[in-house]
Amino acid sequence: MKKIFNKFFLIFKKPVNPDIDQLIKRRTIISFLYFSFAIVIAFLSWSWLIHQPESKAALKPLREAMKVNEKLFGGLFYDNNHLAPLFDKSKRAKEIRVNGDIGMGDDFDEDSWSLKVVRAPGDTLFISLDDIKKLPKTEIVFDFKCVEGWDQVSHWGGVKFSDFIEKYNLGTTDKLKADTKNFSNLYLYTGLVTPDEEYYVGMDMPSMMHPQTLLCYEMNGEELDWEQGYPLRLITTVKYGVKSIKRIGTIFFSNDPPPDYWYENGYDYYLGL
Ligand SMILES: Nc1nc2c(c(=O)[nH]1)N[C@H]1C(S)=C(S)[C@@H](COP(=O)(O)O)O[C@H]1N2
Ligand SMILES: [Mo]
Repeated sequence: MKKIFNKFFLIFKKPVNPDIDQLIKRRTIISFLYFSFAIVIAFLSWSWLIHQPESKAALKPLREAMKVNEKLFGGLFYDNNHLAPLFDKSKRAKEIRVNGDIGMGDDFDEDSWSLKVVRAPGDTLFISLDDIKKLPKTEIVFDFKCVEGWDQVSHWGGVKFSDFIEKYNLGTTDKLKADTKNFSNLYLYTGLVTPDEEYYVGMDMPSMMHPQTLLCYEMNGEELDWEQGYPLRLITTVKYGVKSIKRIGTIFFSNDPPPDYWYENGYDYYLGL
């Protein structure tokens, strides 16, 4: 045994009068040992990583790294005066893509639908589509972006969420008139949920108050299609498509980040553009 060990360590000892063959052989063996060592370290790190507690899709250490990113970038450089470029209607896509149908099951009863808005515990409003349509209408034609890598210019119509908030005096932490310009008396977040509660998103309030964030009931100047989120969906230029929840059932306000479907499945919470 000792002999083998001695022979092994001899590799690292430079021969006294080496010939070129000996030198090459020695270098080759040493490189091979380093390489094997690197593989062992890589394997150990990987097996440590995959044995970390999992929160659905994102592994915890990766999730921690994303949290740091969020702290650095999420909302921090947010500017409500920054508007996404708008397009002429003629630029809108001919074939409108449909992506994602979570929370859009056939069991939905359109006749009994009205938008449920939880102002505070025990203070809930039900607002009909007709009432929402009475508010000033805003139309935008913009480049809708999905995190999966596609984008398309599409045309939407509805009411600015900030107009909606002001009209119904929602989202305030006290009885003061909602301050949609400075958000000073507003909750920090809005939660939006499908009627069956299968899909849900959390939105920071500055993004909700952005002038290009709409409660949308029209696409291409016509009533929303069923699969585009009829009767009411969110459309926002400041976030990736995942946040533009289709078929809103309930809206609520909170100072803690509301549950978010794709966040729970490993994506960044804010997904800002
Ligand atoms: N209720 C609900 N809303 C949703 C989704 C979903 O699966 N369910 N998918 C989201 C995603 S990932 C995208 S890209 C957009 C797609 O909107 P579109 O179908 O109108 O193109 O809807 C978002 N809103
Ligand atoms: Mo998406």
